[in-house]
Amino acid sequence: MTIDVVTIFPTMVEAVLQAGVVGRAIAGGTLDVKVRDLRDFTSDRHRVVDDVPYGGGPGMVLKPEPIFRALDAIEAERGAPLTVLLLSPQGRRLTQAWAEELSRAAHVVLLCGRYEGVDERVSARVTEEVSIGDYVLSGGELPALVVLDTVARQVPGVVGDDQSVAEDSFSRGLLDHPHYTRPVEVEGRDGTPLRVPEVLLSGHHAEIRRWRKREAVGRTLARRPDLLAGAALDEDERDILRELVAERDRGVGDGRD
Ligand code: 4GX
Repeated sequence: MTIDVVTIFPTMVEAVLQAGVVGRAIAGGTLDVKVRDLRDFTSDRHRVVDDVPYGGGPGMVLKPEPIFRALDAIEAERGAPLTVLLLSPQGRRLTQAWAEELSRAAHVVLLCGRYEGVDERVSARVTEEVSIGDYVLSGGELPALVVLDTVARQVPGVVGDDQSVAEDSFSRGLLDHPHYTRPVEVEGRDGTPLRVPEVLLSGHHAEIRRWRKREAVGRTLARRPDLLAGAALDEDERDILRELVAERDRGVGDGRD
């Protein structure tokens, strides 16, 4: 797949794209990502990308023509159709399911707004507006990087192990189970010994699998019960959920506060 990021802060976006699994996928040619400076698509001496809002009010608005020219250039290079995503708090909320769908698109464009936003007439060229959550950021660059990262991980070959992507807890609609590594015991504040749960040291793989499922379902029930409605649970997990819900309704504590 190809991904084009249109921004007035190309160095900020490029810096982030050097790191980690996504950086390696770009360097190795698995992903074709280009960061485009919106100012390169202006036609005035001062490379102006913004202007005052019609009707008055505070702040500035991104002008439409540089964005249109950028999209024309990307379409000429990549071919149609483009999936053009505008990062915006007014957008449809990003989810794992939507990211998986987007990862099957041939050519994705991420349009990063700044200031008060983008001239509304740009919407004629936008496939969909995307929000990463209900909080206000200073621009679309961080949201674009969030979308890019989660979409890119779904592209075959980007994450080393396709299995781990498919089994990713969120892909199944459950929170993850806890993880531990060496040493088997560390000292907490005040010297209390903090130990790795015994079952993980036992070597009983079936028991470990069951424990992890119980932890994942338990945490999801405690922290994000809203996820359970859409979760793809196997038979064990459904049994565990029924037990935990029954315990909860009987008022049995589970130590999760
Ligand atoms: N999830 N922002 C975009 C400027 C802007 C405003 C309106 C287009 C339309 C955000 C978020 C977010 C701040 C990015 C305002 N661009 N984007 N920017 N939350 O808060 O996606």
